[in-house]
Amino acid sequence: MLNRTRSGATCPVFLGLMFTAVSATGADETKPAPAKPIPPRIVLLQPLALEAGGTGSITMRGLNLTNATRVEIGGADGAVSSEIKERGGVAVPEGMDTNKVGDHRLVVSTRARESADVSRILFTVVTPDGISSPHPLVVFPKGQLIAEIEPNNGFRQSQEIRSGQTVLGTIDSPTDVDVFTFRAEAGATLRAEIQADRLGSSLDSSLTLYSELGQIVAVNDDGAGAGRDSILTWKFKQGGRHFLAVSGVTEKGGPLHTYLLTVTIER
Ligand SMILES: [Ca+2]
Ligand SMILES: [Ca+2]
Repeated sequence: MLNRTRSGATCPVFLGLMFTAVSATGADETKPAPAKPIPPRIVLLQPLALEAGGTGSITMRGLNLTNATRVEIGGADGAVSSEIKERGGVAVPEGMDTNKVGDHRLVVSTRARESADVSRILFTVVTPDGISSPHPLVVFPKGQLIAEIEPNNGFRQSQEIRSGQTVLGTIDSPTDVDVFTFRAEAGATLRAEIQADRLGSSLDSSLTLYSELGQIVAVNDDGAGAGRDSILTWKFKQGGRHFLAVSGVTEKGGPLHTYLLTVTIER
């Protein structure tokens, strides 16, 4: 009796454990757990900026963007609108990390009213799998944003820039250097700032200020609180023509190495 009771109580538990183990293994083999939805991510907007009063085609690069249902804009108070026009995969340039440059693109037509009183707006992509983190697009008042004009690779080919302007440029090859020129009076203060890394560009910038004779006056690689972006400030001891060169510190370049350079010269 004692034996039968012991075996009668133990066997069903043991068999039950066996059965559980077998069916758990079987479930793993035949029914893999459903993939966890991966929300979209924006890594870069091309171009990095838009002028108020204009409509621009903006290409978003990122991950998991192609099933986007809509694009939302924050910080614009209705003054900026955007509509999805195209979507698809996009090539990852050789040697670059997909997580940093994205393999999906979304082209959005974006319109900023001329009265838009914003310096930056935040794009968010919504898909059935989630919502992206907000990604900034810089907005300038009309007339402040200028395009880089190549060739501008040396002092002789330098591009004129005025105080208050921002250049939208690209270090498009490992050897590309973009040179800008301006006149400054003695005693004036220059502030030159790059926005690139902070906006998702692959560029690690450097800024170099040269005198009219081509001598180096000041250099900045990484500005305080600006990540890998450069901020150069300089009080001119001598007036006259100067040159400001943008380059990459890692000797890499390409279409994803875009930047904004803002220059102010004040007395
Ligand atoms: Ca260039
Ligand atoms: Ca840098």
